[in-house]
This record gives sequence, structure tokens and C-alpha cells, in this order.
Amino acid sequence: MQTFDKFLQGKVNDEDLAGVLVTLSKAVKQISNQIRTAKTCAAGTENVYGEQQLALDVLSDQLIQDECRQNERIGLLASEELPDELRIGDGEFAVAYDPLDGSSLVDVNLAVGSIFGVYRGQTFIGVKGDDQLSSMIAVYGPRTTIVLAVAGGEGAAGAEDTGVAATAGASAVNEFTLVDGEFCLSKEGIKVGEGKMFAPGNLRACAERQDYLELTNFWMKAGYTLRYSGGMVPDVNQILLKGKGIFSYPPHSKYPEGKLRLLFECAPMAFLMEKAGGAATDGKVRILEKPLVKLDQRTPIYIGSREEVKRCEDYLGNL
Ligand code: FBP
Repeated sequence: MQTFDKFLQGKVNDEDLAGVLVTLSKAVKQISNQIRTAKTCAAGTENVYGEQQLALDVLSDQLIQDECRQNERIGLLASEELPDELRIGDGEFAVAYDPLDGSSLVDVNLAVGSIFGVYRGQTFIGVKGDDQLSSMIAVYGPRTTIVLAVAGGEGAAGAEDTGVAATAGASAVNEFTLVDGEFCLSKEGIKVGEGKMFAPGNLRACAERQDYLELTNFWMKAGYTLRYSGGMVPDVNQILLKGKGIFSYPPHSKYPEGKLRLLFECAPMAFLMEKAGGAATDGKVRILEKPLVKLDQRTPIYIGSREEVKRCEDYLGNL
């Protein structure tokens, strides 16, 4: 079986970028271990010995920071857990991440995940998702997996390739599974086509948005299969792995800009999805074309099969 590290050596021309990805994979292993051994929990409490335990998302953030500090090529971090960018050195790479998306699902033993977007540069302000050199998600479910996309591989029409880390004839999106302490290639050349599966986030918006109610009715009347867990990482991961479907999170009065974060959640997910042949939009604009104005910028998102994303734009794009 091909390991993550060996795969990168063979397929990613930029050795420094490969090193950054290995660093992130090491952090993922540690987070996976923390979740499995339940050394802490979602809320952050005292354990039976009276020791203070960190909330899992805070601990995950620290584990990622600690790993990244050991790689001198990484100079800048931005985390959903931190209010500002964090300079950790002079390295050229910048990593934006959500250390544990959907962390409240851990207590009920549902799958959760980490999200990473890798850039080159000295600040995240002004970047677009298209500037990513690579993005990856980690899913902590019955198994721990990584799904990785690197710029320069096969991409979707309309997606600009940066060409920075050209993969040598590799398919752009691949899955790795943690087996005996090593991530091993488990699915090569992930492709997203068309199919009737839906993961409708923020359904409460139907109470005030006739257009979302109508779209949801369309999905139900057309016999789509509902697959929604409440965690964006496992929900989008499912679309990638099944090769079909749509995930939606429209805005409504509680979240007028949408809920999900452009830098930490939507841009890395959109990069993965486009590299797999799918699409991602905010209803009008490709997610990867949206410039980052502030770190915690939110956006509506419709992501998955191209035809389904187009349907979301047709139904919901007027708002
Ligand atoms: P956080 O940024 O607060 O972690 O929320 C992210 C998330 O949990 C996504 O993973 C998920 O798709 C969405 O929120 C669910 O939102 P809601 O609670 O509104 O259904």
C-alpha cells in the first residue's frame, strides 16, 4: 500500500509543499488519537483526577500549531479558533485551518473533521480560494481519512490551475486511510459527477425563504436520497466519495451572510470539489473567486455536482 509520504514524494514536485502536507498529516494523527482515547470532550471539563481538560477544538488547534512550528517552511497560520493571523516564523507557506469542524458532534459520537487550505504568502487578507496550493480535509469517523487535492492536477473546466505544485500525471483528488499509524492511499482519482443525493443545511431558512422551500420540495419530489449529518466535513466528504450530490447552506435572517467561513471551511472544500470535477458557488459567484476581506468572513455555499450547483443558483441566486 502506498503511504501518504511516498505518494507525495512521487506526485508533488514541490518538496517543500509536500513537507507542509506531511506536517499537517502528523497533526491529524494526533487529533484522531485524542478523539479516540477521549482524553477530553467538546465542552472542556475537569477529569476524574481534578485536572483541567481542554475542549477538543482548542486542543486540536494547539496540536496543529505545535506541529506547524516544527516546520520552518510554514510562516503563517490562521485558525477558526484564533482571532488574528498567527506568525510562527519566516517560512513562505501559510496554512488556514478549522481544527475541529462540528466539534459538538463528538459527544454524540458522530463524525467530525479538520479542514486545511495551504497558500504561499505573508497574509491571508486579499487571497482567493484559487490561490490555494493544496487543500485537505480529515474525517474522524469509524476510520480516520484524509482527502487531499493539490494544484496542478486534473481540474474542472473554469478552475484556474496555479501550476505551482504540478502533480506528475496524478489525478487531483485522492483519499488516504489511517492504518496502523500510517495514512495509506485508499481511493485514487476521486471524481464527482451527477446523482440524486442531498445534504440540505440550514433548513430553518425555509420558514422565511420561499425559494429554499421550493428547492427542497424539488429534491424531495424528485426522489433524492437525504444524507445529512450536521457536520460539513463528513457531508461534503460523502459527496466526494460517492461521486454525486449537493450540500447547501443558504443565508437567512439569523445568518444574513451565511454561517460557514470562507477561509476556514468553504474555500478549502471548494478547491477539493472543483479538482474532483464538481463545483461550488455562493449563489452567484464561484467560491474560489471570492477575495478574503476579513478572516472570519462568512458566505452562503452550494457545493457538489455541477448540475446541482447550477440548480441552486437558478433557485436561490436572486437573494
Ligand atoms: P461551526 O463553525 O460553529 O463549527 O459550525 C460549522 C458547522 O457545524 C458545519 O460543520 C455544519 O455544516 C453546520 O455548522 C451546521 O449548522 P447548523 O447548526 O446551523 O445546522
